[in-house]
Amino acid sequence: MPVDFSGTWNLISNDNFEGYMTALGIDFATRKIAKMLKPQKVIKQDGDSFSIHTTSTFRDYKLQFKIGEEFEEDNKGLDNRKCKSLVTWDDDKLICVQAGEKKNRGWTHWLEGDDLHLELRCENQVCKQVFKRA
Ligand code: VLP
Repeated sequence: MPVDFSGTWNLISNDNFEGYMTALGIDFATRKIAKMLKPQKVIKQDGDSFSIHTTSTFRDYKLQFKIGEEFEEDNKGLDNRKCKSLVTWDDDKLICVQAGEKKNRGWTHWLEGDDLHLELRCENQVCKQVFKRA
């Protein structure tokens, strides 16, 4: 049985989100707003099918995927760049590679105790987010 990420999760820490957003080319004004946000994630996991809905008072982003099936990701409302994305398991971690214009782009989710962890990567920047169950 793999781990179950399902649930509603609230952001409690967000290290180097600024660096990550800058690497993605997010403009100054948007970065100022975005870094004040406390996004919530609603994750639904059904076998190898996932939906991850990241919501905030400013913008929402919804992602749906199946493990091992590459898909087109539009990043609408984020940096709006299209990627070919692929999510796989690495032990109990979910690893996403977002192949496209930006080098080294992707993210990793894992559970640690009662917390949901997320590492967001773009070029030479790493953002580390931690969420607690709502
Ligand atoms: C863009 C970069 C902030 C900042 C401007 C808008 C949506 C893993 C994965 C599933 C992500 C989140 C990416 C956040 C990038 C912000 C709007 C913030 C709320 O999550 O859970 O998509 O990639």
